[in-house]
Amino acid sequence: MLQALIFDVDGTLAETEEAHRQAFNTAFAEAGVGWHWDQPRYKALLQVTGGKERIARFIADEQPPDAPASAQQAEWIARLHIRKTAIYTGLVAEGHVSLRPGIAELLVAARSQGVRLAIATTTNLPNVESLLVTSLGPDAMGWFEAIAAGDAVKRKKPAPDVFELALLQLGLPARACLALEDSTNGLDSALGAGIPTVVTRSVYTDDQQFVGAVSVVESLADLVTDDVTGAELGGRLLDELRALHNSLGAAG
Ligand code: XBP
Ligand code: MG
Repeated sequence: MLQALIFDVDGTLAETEEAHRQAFNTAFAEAGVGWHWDQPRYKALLQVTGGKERIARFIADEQPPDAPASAQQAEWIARLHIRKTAIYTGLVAEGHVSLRPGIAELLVAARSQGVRLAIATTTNLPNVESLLVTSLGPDAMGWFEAIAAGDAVKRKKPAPDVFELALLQLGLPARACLALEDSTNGLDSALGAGIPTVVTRSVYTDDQQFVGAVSVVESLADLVTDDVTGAELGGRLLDELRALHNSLGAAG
C-alpha cells in the first residue's frame, strides 16, 4: 500500500532553476567576479548537484583568473553561496516561482487521505521553506513529516543518501513510498534507495533518459487526461499514483 510520497524540489515541485541561475549570476556580480552562467552552461553544470559543489566544479574546470586562491576557496564559495541563497529566497518570496501544475492539488489530497509527505532535495533548507511558505501558506513546512535537504547528507544526489535519510525520518520501508523526481541524478538517487519513482520532465531535463522509472510524464497533470480541477484533480492524481504503485506490487 502506498503510504508516503517523497518529493524532489527543484524541477519537480516547481521550475526553480532559472531563479537559481539568476541568483548565482547576481551573487557573482556582487562578488566582483566576471562570471555569467548562460542557459547552455547552466544545463551542463546541473550535472553537479548542490550550489557550492557547482561553483567548485566551474572553478576547477574553467580556472577563471579571478577565482580565489585554492587555500581560501572553500570558505569563499561558502560565503558566496550564503548570498546566493538570500537572493534566491528573495526571488521566490517575490513570487517569481510557482508550483508546477497539479502539485498543490496532489499535496492537499494526500494530506486529506492520510498519505504521508516528505521531501528529499539537494537544495538548501531556506530555499525549500521559501517555496513552500510562499506558494502554500505559513504552515506548509508542517505538511511534510520529513524534509531531507542540502548539507544534511554528505553525498548529494545521485548518491541515495538524501532519500535514505527521508525514509529513516518517515520510519518506512522504501517500497511503501513513491518518489517524484525530474532528473537522472534524482532518479538514480531514489532508485539507489530502493524507492519506486515517477518522473516529471522539467525544462532542464527534458532530453534525459529515465531508465528504471515507474512512469515518465511531461507534467504531473498529464496523469489525468480529462478536464478536472481543484480537489477533484488532486484526488484523481493520487488515485493514479496509487495505481502505479500497486502495479509494482502485482509485478513482484
Ligand atoms: C537541485 C540542485 C540544487 C539547486 C541549487 O537538484 O542541484 O543545487 O540547483 O540549490 P535536485 P543550492 O532537484 O536534484 O535536488 O544552491 O541551495 O544547492
Ligand atoms: Mg530536481
